[in-house]
Amino acid sequence: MKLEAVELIRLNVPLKSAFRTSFSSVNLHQVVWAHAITDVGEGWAECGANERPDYSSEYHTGAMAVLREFILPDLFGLGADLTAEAVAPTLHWMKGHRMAKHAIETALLDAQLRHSGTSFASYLGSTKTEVPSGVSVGIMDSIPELLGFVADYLSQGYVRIKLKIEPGWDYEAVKAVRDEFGWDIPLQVDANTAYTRHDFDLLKRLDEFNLLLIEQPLNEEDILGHKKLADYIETPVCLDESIVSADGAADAIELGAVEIINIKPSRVGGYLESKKIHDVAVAHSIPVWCGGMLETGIGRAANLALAAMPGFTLPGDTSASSRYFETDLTTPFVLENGHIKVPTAPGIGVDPIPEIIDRFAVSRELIKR
Ligand code: SMG
Ligand code: MG
Repeated sequence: MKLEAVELIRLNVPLKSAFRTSFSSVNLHQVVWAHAITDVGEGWAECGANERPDYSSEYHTGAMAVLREFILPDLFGLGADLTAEAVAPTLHWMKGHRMAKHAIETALLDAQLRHSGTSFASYLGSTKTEVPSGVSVGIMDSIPELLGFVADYLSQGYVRIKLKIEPGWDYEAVKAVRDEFGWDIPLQVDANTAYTRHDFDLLKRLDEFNLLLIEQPLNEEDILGHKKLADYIETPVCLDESIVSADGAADAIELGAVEIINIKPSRVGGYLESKKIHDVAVAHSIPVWCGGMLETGIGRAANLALAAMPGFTLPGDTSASSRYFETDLTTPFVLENGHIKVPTAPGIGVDPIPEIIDRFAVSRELIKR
């Protein structure tokens, strides 16, 4: 296939309610999409970066700059030899910028698979037709407010609750949820790097709540710290921010620093690398689950296909569109008995709705070969 142009679209999509993590509070979700225009058709993808470099070092304006200045010229240069599989080897020279690489690789994979009539799920070797859905619950101003949100999500049918935590919003929040909803609900926590090696005793107190896992308690570079913590606490240690490649995942597993992996395609540079991480994890009997970056339907569709692979044995943050959005930008994904159907149409399996894009788009830039 030959890449003719790429459109970078910025959208501002309001959230139903603020989503607060240990590093930010977001009301208006700022999104960047890559729309690839090729000689065999078009493809769509959502960039996983945030507006600011707060979750990782990447951010929207930076991702758009690296696409414009380095990534797209290289891919235009491949001419008719371009395939989605050629993106990572072509960009191998370029350090980092995995979220920018993920966006273009995914848009090209979408175009390629739409052309061949293959769904993301069958391309990835996914085996499930629907996936169990978990929900990520932000940090709140009060315990009663938290319990209200959790009650609502449980009544909608979500099969697993993840609580965002930070120092000062951890033990009491988890205890309140256990006291109110009991020991049967699958429950886990995510710190987004908010703790240090001085907090091990505090984190050990969470052992009493029989959590599925604790996600990314320490700094993303502190692999040894996670190993020490995994030895110190009973709760399984899950890594998110720390795992950016299959090689890194293999190392963390061998070191005993990770017991469960959150796979987010954007964080690791795309679905092809995600599949490799899945395979490494399965080979070592490490469970994986699919994370999220508050994706609109464009990003959510592809994540659902990934979450349907056999090694994804824990519910992901693959919630329904209505978790975050009053109006999604594709046909919305809905929760049925705690599950979401995996798209079966070619490519990512959903299309952006032009009138809704017009409503939320704040800029569109067309970069031609
Ligand atoms: O897509 O439901 C979602 C978001 C899930 O908690 C979620 N993501 O570290 O796992 C994570 C966070 C990152 C959010 S960045 C604003
Ligand atoms: Mg996380």
